[in-house]
This record gives sequence, structure tokens and C-alpha cells, in this order.
Amino acid sequence: MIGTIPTLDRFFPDTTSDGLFRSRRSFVEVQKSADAVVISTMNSDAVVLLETVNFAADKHRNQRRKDPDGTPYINHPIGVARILANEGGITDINVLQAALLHDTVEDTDTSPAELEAKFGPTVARIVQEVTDDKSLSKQERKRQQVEHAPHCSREAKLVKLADKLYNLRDLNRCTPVGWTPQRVQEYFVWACEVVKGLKGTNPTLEEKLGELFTQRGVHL
Ligand SMILES: [Mn+2]
Repeated sequence: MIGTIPTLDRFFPDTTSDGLFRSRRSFVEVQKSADAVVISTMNSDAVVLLETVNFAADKHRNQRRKDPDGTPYINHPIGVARILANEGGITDINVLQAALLHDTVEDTDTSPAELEAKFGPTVARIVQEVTDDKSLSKQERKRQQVEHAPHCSREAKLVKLADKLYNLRDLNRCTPVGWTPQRVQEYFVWACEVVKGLKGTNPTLEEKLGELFTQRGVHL
């Protein structure tokens, strides 16, 4: 069988210069390889994001949010990435990927090395920056988030801002199972302390966070 895909010459030395296949490989075999090459080398942002969201969905597949409906956990990282794109105006693919992956190391069996191998060092580093040390007590982790926020990279600060915005909106939408109104208020107070250390990163996200804090009588 003969196929003509002239642009694939550089990937497939066994095509002739006019794109006709020699007999060594069947057209079907070459077409399969071509699909793989297209996915691995064309580096389209859409393809990369699909691969990333699929990875995150698989890792979080058995987890649910704490809302009464038990919303699938993956809605959260997708929502965080969407806030960055739609409201924050962020198009940096590394930041959007890190948003999709931001809870995989903290909340699933994903290792930083796994993220680096699959998505590269930049994405892995941003995720690492937004990952709490789970060997510490919850109180200490919360304290460290406040302390570390100002020292994060700009990319990590963006993910943190969107993560907080998503979570605070979620708390306004409904109260997590087992939370008292006081615990909700304390979350706002703590989140505000974290966001203070992230200021000067994205005016739109910071303004929207500021409005939510003001509604609770907390000031950024
Ligand atoms: Mn999160």
C-alpha cells in the first residue's frame, strides 16, 4: 500500500523524497508511528493540556471534594486552571499544567520525579512549590504556607492565588461536611494571611480575592 505524506520525510527515512513508502514498513505501521510523532513533537498546547488533565483525572479518580454532594476532586484542579486562564489572563502553558497537577503530589501517590519525567522540570518545580509537607502537623503546614508565600516564584504564586480563590468561592457556595461557621471564618482569616504574601502578582485575581475577604470582614 502506498501513502503520500511528504512532510514526514524527516521522521521516516524510509520514505522516498516524494513521500512514497518503500517496502520495509507497511503504510499502516508508518501511519501509527506518524500519529505518535504528531503527538510527541507537534507540542500543541491543546494536546499537552489534554495529556495533563487526563493524568490528573486518573490520579484523583477515587477522591471527592468535601462538599455535601461529594463532587469529584478533579473538578477543583480543572477549576483552578480555568480561573487562571479566564480570569487571570494566564496563557503560560507551564502554569496551566501546574494548576491541573497542583494537588497530585500532596494528595495522591504521584512523585515529583514522575511529574518531571512526564511534564518536565518547570511544571514539576511549580507543583513542588505549592505542595505542603505532609509529615508536618496541619497547624504547622498552615503556618508554613503563610511564611513561604512571599518567597515563591511568580508561577507558583499564580497557582496559589487561583487555588485560594476557588476554595473560598466553594466555601461561599456550600459548607464542607463537618465544618462549623467558625471554622469557615477561620479559613478565610488564614487564607487572607497567605494571600497577603502573594500580592503584586495578578491584580484581577487579587481584587476578586479582596472582595471575598471584605465580605467576611477580613482585610487584605
Ligand atoms: Mn488545591
